[in-house]
Amino acid sequence: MPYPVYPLGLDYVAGAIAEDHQVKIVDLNSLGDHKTLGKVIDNYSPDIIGISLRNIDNTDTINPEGFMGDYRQCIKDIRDSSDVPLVLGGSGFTLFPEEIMEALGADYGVLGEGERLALLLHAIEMNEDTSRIPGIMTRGSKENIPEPWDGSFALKRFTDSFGIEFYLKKGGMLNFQTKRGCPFRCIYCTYPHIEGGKLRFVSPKEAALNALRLQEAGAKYLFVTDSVFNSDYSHSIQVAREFINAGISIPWGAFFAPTVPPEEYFPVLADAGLSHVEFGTEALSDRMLKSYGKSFRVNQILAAHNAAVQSGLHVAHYILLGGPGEDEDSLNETLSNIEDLHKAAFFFFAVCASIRILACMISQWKKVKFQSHRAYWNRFFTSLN
Ligand code: B12
Repeated sequence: MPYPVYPLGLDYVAGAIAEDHQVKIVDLNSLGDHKTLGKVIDNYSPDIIGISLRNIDNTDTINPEGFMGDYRQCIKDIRDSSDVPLVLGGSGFTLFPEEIMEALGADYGVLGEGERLALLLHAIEMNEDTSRIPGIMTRGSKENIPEPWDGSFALKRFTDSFGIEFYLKKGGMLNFQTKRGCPFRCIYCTYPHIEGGKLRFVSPKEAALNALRLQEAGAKYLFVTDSVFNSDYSHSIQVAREFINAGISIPWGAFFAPTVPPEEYFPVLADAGLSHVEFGTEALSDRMLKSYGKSFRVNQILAAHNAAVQSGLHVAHYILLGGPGEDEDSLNETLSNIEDLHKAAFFFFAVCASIRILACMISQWKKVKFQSHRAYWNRFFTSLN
């Protein structure tokens, strides 16, 4: 919700193994129901089955919903038809790997970037020990967070076997990446854990070519899935310039940090078709911004906001209320400063949804190992079932 997101991660995973293996993608969004999975599995007879777990819950404080029950049922439907090894991966999986491996009874897990599946498959074929491969888990093993993937991550679209029609009919938004990694250290955020902290770039020309392919395939809107599109001003403006050269004419949007952009930044992006900006603002109180580990302050937020609005862009701000140190004063400061952010939409999150992540992320920020909060994660994870 609110619309199905094209499972871009699977294109990368399939692309990374397709040279040496036959691959079939089954998209449960468009299949509609995992009860029919059995038929697909019978027809294809795979030697190994990978499952992408993107979302664990809906992160909705008012109507919280966890997806583990459905995933369990899905695995049961798969197991009814096949007993080949099951490999789990995806951003949701990477957040709770040990718990999910156990809950779903999977054989292997790939943490973070799925290109590593190629290494796992090779090791299985060669009867080699898989436990030494960074980022690969087996049942009962401990999470081993890998360094970011340093190989290539070229996008090979699997549209022939997969199909984008479902997404074109349901709103027409398609997606692509221009970089991986997040260099920021906001205390509540999972992105550096999932993608690593080091930025790795797709060349601006290739990024524009990917966008062009989606436009030619009928996309009505594009979302750049980078953790923070403007985390590198120079690369992201070059991407926009290549969009202009490539003739991208459909609108697109992305996540941004409200930092002060170079003067020409938003005008160039607007010329390249950028139509909406989602700022990860979180607070308009300098004290709370510091507490969240943000690299910017209220003045910068106002400058970034005004620059985007003046370029004719639609602007949204995410706001996180009630983080560590929040009190009536900081809350009032945020709410009163929000009045200065004209022509914007706001998404408010109360930390009762995010606080579960906070305890863990604060520790990660202080370079304490993620695992030390296993008990905490475990309690939260159990509450999702
Ligand atoms: C961009 C984004 C969005 C955009 C998506 C726009 C679009 N059209 O694509 C928008 C804003 C719409 C969005 C919405 C939501 N999102 Co979001 N989103 C992201 C973000 C930043 C990037 C996702 C992405 O596409 N990455 C690029 C692709 C290529 O990477 P990938 O899918 O992770 O795949 C790689 C690996 O995971 C792995 N892999 C993937 N599948 C498989 C399978 C196997 C077998 C293997 C081995 C490996 C593997 O290999 C791939 C290549 O390396 C992530 C955070 C992050 N940095 O990862 C959150 C994230 C995925 N979102 C999240 C959430 C919660 C949501 C929402 C529920 C939020 C809400 N309350 O509305 C909605 C759900 C939308 C939906 N219908 O699913 C959570 C999911 C975890 C959770 N708690 O459930 C994440 C992880 C952020 C977080 N809070 O931690 N999101």
